Amino acid sequence: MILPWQASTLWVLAACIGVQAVTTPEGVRQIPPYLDSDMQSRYFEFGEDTIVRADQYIRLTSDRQAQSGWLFSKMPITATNWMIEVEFKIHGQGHLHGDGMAVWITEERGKPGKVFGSTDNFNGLGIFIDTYKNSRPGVTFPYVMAMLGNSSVSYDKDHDGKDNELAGCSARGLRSGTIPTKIRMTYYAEVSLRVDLQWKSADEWTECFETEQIKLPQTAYLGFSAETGELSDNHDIINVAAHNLHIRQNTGASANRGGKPQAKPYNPGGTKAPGSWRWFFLKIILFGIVVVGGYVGYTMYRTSKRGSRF
Ligand SMILES: [Ca+2]
Repeated sequence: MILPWQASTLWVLAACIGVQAVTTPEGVRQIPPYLDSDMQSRYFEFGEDTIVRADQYIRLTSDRQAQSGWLFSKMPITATNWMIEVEFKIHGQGHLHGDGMAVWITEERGKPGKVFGSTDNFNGLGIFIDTYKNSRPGVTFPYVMAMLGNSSVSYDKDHDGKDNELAGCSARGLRSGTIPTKIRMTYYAEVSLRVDLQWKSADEWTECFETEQIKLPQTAYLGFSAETGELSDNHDIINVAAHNLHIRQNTGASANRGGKPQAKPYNPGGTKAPGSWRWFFLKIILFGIVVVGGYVGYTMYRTSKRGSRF
């Protein structure tokens, strides 16, 4: 059981999920595939039917009926804004295939279930790469869609998630592509989520969707899962690369909500905020001078009046 993370991938992934990869010996990081001494991954856990083939792939399901597998990060994503790029491969024998796989950013981790091999009623984001049309007339498959779960909504499997859909797109030819197929998710906390796909040709990204005002759980794990039923496919994860993103500076103040402390609100006007604080304190001092001056004046007035009486 060996994980195939490449050295660079490991480093950026670790940077994203908060692992102290910098303490990993340089020599180890430079040897792809990365091997733990105990033949496990420091960063991920996997379960059910998932198998790991040294230096080639993590196979969530094999091309057999009734398979189900998952792979989840051990630690939550610590980045506020991030980009995660995943290379995957869905392929198998025969003419009919299913059911598909999912990418997860959820509070739950490693819980098998009926939503592409992972738990239903999840809290967070699920992006489904659905390769088998159960019932969605007029929609071309494979179909990629996002669902935002709040722990109480169930995935509408019979209709391929139609009632749960946040956004989605058709991706004919995504399955069994001739070039490395990839999905890229770009998230700015509470601002936007964008999903791009690559399957038509190398380095040609196709936007699947971009949606606004997305808020994901504060503690969320990165995961993958897949399942087969009567129909089957191999669902393989080939590579994962994750990056911290700095806050966008050109999209106005609204684009900065949820930013880290150093990601100050966009302020093209410069130093208005400190200036207004100085003026505030100056007003307090002036007020104090007026009050003290008034009291002293009043006391002197009373003293002089008393003195004139005697
Ligand atoms: Ca389906």
